[in-house]
Amino acid sequence: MQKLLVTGGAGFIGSNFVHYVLEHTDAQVTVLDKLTYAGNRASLQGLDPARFTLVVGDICDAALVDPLVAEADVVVHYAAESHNDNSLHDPRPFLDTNIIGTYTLIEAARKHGTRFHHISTDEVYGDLELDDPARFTEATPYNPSSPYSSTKAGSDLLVRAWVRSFGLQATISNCSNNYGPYQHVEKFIPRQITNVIDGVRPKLYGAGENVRDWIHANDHSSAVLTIIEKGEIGQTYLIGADGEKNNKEVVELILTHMGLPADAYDQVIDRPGHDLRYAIDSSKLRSELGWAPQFSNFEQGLADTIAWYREHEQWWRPQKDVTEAKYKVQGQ
Ligand code: NAD
Ligand code: TDX
Repeated sequence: MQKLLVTGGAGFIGSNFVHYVLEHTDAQVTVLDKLTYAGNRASLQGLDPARFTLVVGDICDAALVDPLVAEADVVVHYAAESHNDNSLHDPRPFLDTNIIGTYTLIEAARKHGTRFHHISTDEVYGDLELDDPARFTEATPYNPSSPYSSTKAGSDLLVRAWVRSFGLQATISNCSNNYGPYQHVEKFIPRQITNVIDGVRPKLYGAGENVRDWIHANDHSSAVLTIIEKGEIGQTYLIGADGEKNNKEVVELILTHMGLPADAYDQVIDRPGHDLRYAIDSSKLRSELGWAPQFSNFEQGLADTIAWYREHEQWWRPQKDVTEAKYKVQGQ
């Protein structure tokens, strides 16, 4: 593997992957990122200019995408509109980036015969009951709930169709909820950590019974690299680290780690259509490709993440007020 084109590499998980790849391989990395409100140049600061280039642009721009894909050995496609709450208020950018953007990239990849890895989410499978022993597998039928997850599902199906109809050299991964450094303050864990830093009470949607299956972003990156190196073309791999926790437990952990009473949070208006529970069975990735997560202790990973947000206020502060202003309008 020599030249990687990483779309969305200035976002949360994409930037983690870029750091991970530069540390663990000798690859050259080009990031293509539009630097939307979710993209941040500061997440890519200090990288070796001999091995790293940032191209600012839109994945829907075929004239820009085509030569970048032609030059790459592998495209790793992270770019997306990624926040469920935003998708409920303004779905259009999700259709443009997640559907048309993916279409634009796979058209270029098929034209140039470029290996393609598509990053997706467990949310394409819909949700599970709280007391259901089942977890999602690669065979679970698609049943997305939100504008965000339905556009991600649509993008997965485009990639599958391009593999079958045109022989696109692609793999797909569907990962559970990520946490770690460089996550935008609109998302659950960073929002609550930065609220506490600001002396504001954490905001729990509804009763907080909804379960998410947490994985550290570094483990997501190691899994993606494993799939790029060893995955079978046409296959889908689920990525998860057995990290199921309900939102109330997570808020309580944040509060106690930050020296406050566990119940010092507010319950706010629930998310419409709020998925109840996600849970990933990642046996295929573990048994067929030999991957295993390294961050098995969620409480330790969360404590490290809290420390990171305390130490990197200059990274998140510019987004905090505008993000909270949006939530305020929504009563959240
Ligand atoms: P993010 O919102 O933090 O980052 C998205 C990045 O894509 C930003 O840098 C943004 O500027 C860029 N981008 C958006 N539209 C673009 C466009 N039209 N052209 C070029 N760049 C554009 O998202 P994230 O949380 O890092 O998620 C990355 C990927 O991982 C997404 O595909 C998401 O669906 C998937 N995923 C996320 C999670 C999670 O827990 N966050 C879990 C599973 C899968
Ligand atoms: O303030 C909040 N309070 C709250 O209770 C916020 C922002 C969220 N929540 C709840 C909603 C969810 O049950 O916390 C849970 C996690 O919320 P998000 O961080 O918005 O993540 P989620 O909707 O689960 O989706 C995430 O994981 C799957 C990513 O944003 C997606 O991009 C990914 O596909």
